[in-house]
Amino acid sequence: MNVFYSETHRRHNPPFEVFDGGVRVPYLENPDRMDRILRALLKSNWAKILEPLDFGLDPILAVHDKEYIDFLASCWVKWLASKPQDPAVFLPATFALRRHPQKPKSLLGRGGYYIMDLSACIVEGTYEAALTSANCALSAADAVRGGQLSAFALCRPPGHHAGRDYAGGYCFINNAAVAAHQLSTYGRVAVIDVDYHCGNGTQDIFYKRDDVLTISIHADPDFEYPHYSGYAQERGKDKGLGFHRNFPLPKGAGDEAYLSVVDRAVEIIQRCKPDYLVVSAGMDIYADDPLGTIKVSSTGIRKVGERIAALNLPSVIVMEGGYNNEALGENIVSFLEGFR
Ligand code: SP5
Ligand code: ZN
Repeated sequence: MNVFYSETHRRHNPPFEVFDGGVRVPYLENPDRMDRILRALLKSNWAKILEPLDFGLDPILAVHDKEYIDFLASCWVKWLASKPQDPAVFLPATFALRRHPQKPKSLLGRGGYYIMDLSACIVEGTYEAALTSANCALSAADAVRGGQLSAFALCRPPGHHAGRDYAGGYCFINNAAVAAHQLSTYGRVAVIDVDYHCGNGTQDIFYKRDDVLTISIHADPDFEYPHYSGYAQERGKDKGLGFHRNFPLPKGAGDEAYLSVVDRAVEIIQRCKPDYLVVSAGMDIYADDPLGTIKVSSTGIRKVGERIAALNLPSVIVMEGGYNNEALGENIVSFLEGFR
């Protein structure tokens, strides 16, 4: 299986994020995650690690707002020029409620407009890392388009919380959405998101479209991040009505509960008869994940991969979350095994 990966992700390594209650903690979405995954992939005898190609900005601007991307590109230099007291990370402290039309021109004003939480920290290399991460997804889409049955985009930073014009939850550019849109120019696409958190960015980007079916299985947003998306009644809008589904799960859901929802999602995808599948693969569903509260075992994760792979569709698997670094490599390798 072709795996697209670049060392550029290391340029994005914020020293901390801020949790509820204002607690500064070491950034959970860290470069070590990729080292663990690479090590496990290299131990397998089937992963072929390749550098991504550069697809330029057009496929990214097909799903993201130009001014938002300009903000990501220029944020760091402007931040340093503003001579902040502590320049370590760009992180605003005031956030927009999007019921107001005003978009301020100042850096912090824009920051609060375009960023939804205190985990989307921007540092010097964030934009370059995010672009390269999207290129990994585009390269995997290209491989699948070229006839490979599956390809793995080893993306960092992840993408599924990023919307058309916002960053959040460690995500800046929505890698899976960029790949799904690219594939949608050739046929019908389904996206299945098995990250522990709702794929709110992907949901928003395709919410009014009937050519990309999106399904997310995740912890109930009533108690879990991202809180404001991911409820079962959200099913798409306008011609997209019926082309989005959410499956919120309670705390503690285990293999059996999780797999039965996967089976339902797989049926919905089958009925839609897509030409391509994009999988947002977050391993934070794992029982011992530090952010997760649902309890899928390593064996469960293998079965989730097998059941999705049984759709037998040309598939782009995109790395999302997963923060138990010890188990991350083996978990993603087990997940991918079904797609070989
Ligand atoms: C890609 C991805 O998985 N992003 C997840 C971002 C989640 N941010 C959550 C921040 C809230 C943290 N609450 C911490 C509770 C720890 N017990
Ligand atoms: Zn997650």
